[in-house]
Amino acid sequence: MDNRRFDNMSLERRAWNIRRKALRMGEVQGQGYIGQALGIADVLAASFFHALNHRPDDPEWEGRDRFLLSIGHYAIALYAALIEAGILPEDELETYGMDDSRMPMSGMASYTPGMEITGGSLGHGLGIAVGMAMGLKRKDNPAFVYNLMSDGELGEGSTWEAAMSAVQHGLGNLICLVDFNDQQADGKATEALARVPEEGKWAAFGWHTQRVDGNDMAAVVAALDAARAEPGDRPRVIIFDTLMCKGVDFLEARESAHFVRVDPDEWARALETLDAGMPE
Ligand SMILES: Cc1ncc(C[n+]2csc(CCOP(=O)(O)OP(=O)(O)O)c2C)c(N)n1
Ligand SMILES: [Mg+2]
Repeated sequence: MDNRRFDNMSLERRAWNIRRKALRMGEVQGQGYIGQALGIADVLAASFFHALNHRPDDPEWEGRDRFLLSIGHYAIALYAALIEAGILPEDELETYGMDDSRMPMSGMASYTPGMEITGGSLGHGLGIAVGMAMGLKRKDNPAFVYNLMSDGELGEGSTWEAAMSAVQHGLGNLICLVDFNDQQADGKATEALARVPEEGKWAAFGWHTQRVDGNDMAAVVAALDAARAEPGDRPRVIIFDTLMCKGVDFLEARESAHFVRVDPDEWARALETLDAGMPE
């Protein structure tokens, strides 16, 4: 796939690099939300290497598109993307989750360049994104705000309050990315609350809505492009159906869980399995 602002490395390879870095961090710490990181890697690669207008050497550039990690527990995934994009140095990967590291296990804005908000109290990211998008609009700053959130957060009332105010304020500069891995803390997201089709719900709230396979790079890129190109002032959402642990078959096959079990002797095997599938 096209990789506009960086070099000729394919987005598939970028996604693979993000997966590998996340797995390595998991190995360093002996734990981590690795299922989520492997699942969302394609969306992160397409965001940081295709969609986002940003400057890796100046992460606070006023004109940057903001990328908000509403789901603080996905920090391992975002760190891998920030390292891959050159916003964080590669050698810091080895400090993941350690005392004094800039990469704590849950995302903290004050610790990490490129971590725009302290996420993790679920259901708040979209409200923060609405405020940022309003501020940018008032300042005539053409940047977009991307908010990465989870299917678990679709069960939070605050998400839908924010969704309504985004429409009310005509925030065409807001793009919400939902990782629909059908997993939350206690089981499947689709079994936790009565769910009408999510895309119909967002559309009824007045959002420009798409739903695509979040592990199909061409589909991810097309959806990100369409969200940005959409004229008018409707906020935009893309629901990405993703597979937890994508790219490591024996973990993909494991019973799906919020915190996937990886035994101490399995990290090396997971890396070997991933390596066997390295794309061009
Ligand atoms: C407001 C709030 N309630 C509960 C939690 C505890 N919690 C942390 S992660 C998580 C799972 C939520 O589902 P999702 O974000 O879809 O998680 P996934 O299993 O896909 O990582 C929960 C309930 C929290 N962080 N914030
Ligand atoms: Mg989930």
